[in-house]
Amino acid sequence: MRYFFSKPMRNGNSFIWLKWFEKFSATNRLWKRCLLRAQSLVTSMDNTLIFFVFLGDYVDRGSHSIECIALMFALKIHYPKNYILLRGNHETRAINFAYGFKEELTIKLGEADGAEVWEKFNETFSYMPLAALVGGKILCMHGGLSPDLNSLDDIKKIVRPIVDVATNRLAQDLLWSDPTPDQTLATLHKDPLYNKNGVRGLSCTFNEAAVRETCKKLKILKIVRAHQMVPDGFKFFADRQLITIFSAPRYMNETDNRGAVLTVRTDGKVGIIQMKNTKGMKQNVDDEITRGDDLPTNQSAKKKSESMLKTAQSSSSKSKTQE
Ligand SMILES: [Mn+2]
Repeated sequence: MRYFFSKPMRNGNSFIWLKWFEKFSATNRLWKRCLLRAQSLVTSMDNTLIFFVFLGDYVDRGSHSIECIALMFALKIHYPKNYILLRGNHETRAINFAYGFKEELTIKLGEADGAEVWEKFNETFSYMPLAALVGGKILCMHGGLSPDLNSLDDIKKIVRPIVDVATNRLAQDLLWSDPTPDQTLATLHKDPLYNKNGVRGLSCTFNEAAVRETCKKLKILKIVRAHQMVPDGFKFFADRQLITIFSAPRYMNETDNRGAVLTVRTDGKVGIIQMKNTKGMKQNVDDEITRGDDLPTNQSAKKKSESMLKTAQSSSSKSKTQE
């Protein structure tokens, strides 16, 4: 595993978290398996290169944020062209401070190192791309559309790093917005509508007409986004012009959702790989879930991070006894 870290970094810096990569690769068998598996994933059977676009939110959900984001960054460093990591709304300071990433780092790495590593991760997050264009026709982002999105150049013009995404409305919407919920008048309205996103408390919602208009203006065929848990792992909107993809089955170990991955072939055909939940039913999942608690001031945020803290503490004491 040292092979991954003995290579010189592309920009010549040796980042502080690389030592934690080493630590986790040495102690976490699952992580090691993931990395080894990744090696066989970047080239298919017929030697075609495979590209992976991840849609963001790598931290804060569950008690293994550091393992997850360290694996993502290791893949990015090792296969920079094959792995595209978009920024999610949890790759922002205020959110990953309130939702557990900071606490997890403090528990696992200690107060001083934890704080330093958290700063470095957030510095890196500020440079992450906000959108990706696949095959020139499929636009991917974490959240969704924006009234400020009128051309692909609008996205290209966003200057990074962005420490506070609230300073740029387009950047904030790309990370935060949601399609209007089904069955609402706004969804079916024939004109593009961008309403206040009351559930999130910031950014906007957009209707089907907004999706159609944006696709037309940007000369693209589809929009792929994440940000909301959907029971089947994927959900279409606006006559399949927008797809929500959620790839984590059994979200937070609380819901019985499936996960899904969208595949795009070189001929432009798209498909869906669905991941089943193998542990059986826990509770029914009715429709998409927008977590209203994605704001640091919210009470449920505190509850969530307290329960996360307990899980992280128990798993860290478990791993200590294993060592
Ligand atoms: Mn999100």
